[in-house]
Amino acid sequence: MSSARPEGGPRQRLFFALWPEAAVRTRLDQAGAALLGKRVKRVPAENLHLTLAFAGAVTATVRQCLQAAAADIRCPAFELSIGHIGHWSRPRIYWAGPVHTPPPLWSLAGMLQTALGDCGLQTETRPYQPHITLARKIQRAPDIQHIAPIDWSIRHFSLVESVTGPRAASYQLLGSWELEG
Ligand code: 2AM
Repeated sequence: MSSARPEGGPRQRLFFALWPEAAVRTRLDQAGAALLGKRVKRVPAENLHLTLAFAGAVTATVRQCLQAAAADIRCPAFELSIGHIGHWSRPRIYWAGPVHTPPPLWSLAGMLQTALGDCGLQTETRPYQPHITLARKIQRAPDIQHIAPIDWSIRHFSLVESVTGPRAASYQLLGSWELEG
C-alpha cells in the first residue's frame, strides 16, 4: 500500500494470535500459579495468548487489509504441546512455550508476517519465538524448564486488539479464521 499522505483518524493496536479455549486457558493459568506462587502478579487468565505476528497501531484501512489477507490464508490445523518454560532477562518476561514448534506454526506465523508486509507494515526481523507470557517484571530465571505438557489443538487463529488500560491491557477478538482439516 502506498499513498501520498498517511491516513489520519484513530488507530488500533493489533496483533494476530492463538487464543486458548477455556480448558487450555485454565491449565496455563494453573501452571503459572504453581510456578510463580501467589505473590507474583501474573498475566490474568483471560489475557493468556500466543502471538503469531504483531502489527502495532494501524489505521482502519490497514486493519481491513489484514482481515482480507487473513481470510486468504490456507494452513492445516495442528497440535501444540506447551511444556517448555522460559525467561527473557531484558524484557523480564516469564513464559511458557511449545516443546517443539510444528511446521504449520512456523508457516502460519510466516504467512502472517508476509501479510503485514503486503499491507504496508514493517515486518519482524527477529526470529519467531512462540511464547505465552505468564508474567512480566520477573527478574529471576525459572528453576525448571519443563512442566507436564498442556495439549492445545489449534483449529483457528485470531486478530486481536490490545487496549491499554490503567492497570492492565485488555484484549478484544476482532475476527477468527479456521485452519484446514
Ligand atoms: P509479549 O507477551 O512477549 O510482550 C500484545 O501486546 C502481544 O503482542 C503480546 O503477546 C506481546 O508479546 C506482543 N508484542 C508486543 N509488542 C511487540 C513487538 N514490538 N513485536 C512483537 N510482538 C510484540
